[in-house]
Amino acid sequence: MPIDATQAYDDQNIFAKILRDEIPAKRVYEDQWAIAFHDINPQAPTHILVIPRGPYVSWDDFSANASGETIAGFVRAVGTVARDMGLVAPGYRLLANTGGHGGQEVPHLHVHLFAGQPLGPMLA
Ligand code: IU
Repeated sequence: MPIDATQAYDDQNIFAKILRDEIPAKRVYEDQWAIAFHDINPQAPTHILVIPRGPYVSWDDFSANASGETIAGFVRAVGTVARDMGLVAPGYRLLANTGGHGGQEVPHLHVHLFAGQPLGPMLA
């Protein structure tokens, strides 16, 4: 079920538990702003989720309430993951599903990074 992007942050969500190392994930990157790990149900040959360390429900919450430093740190982390994985030359796609119509399922902001093949039109 998609979430309500206006809800309060729930620190028992699955990505909060991954951040706290309470459940495992195949991490590929971490710094002071973000961690990145493989999606458990990949929709492309490379499918990574990048999440901020802070308690933000959605892109809306993050863009409205995070500090400029936090936003810059997170955006740089997303770019670094793609660069470190050698994805810049072949290319990649970023996606942040937000709320009901966006199809957001987990109430902690996550940016999907898809790569590994030509990805076709956006909403195919
Ligand atoms: P969405 O943007 O909220 O719809 O994406 C949630 C993603 O989180 C989705 O691609 C799931 O496969 C992925 N995921 C995960 O990687 N590990 C988990 O334990 C759970 C979901 I639950």
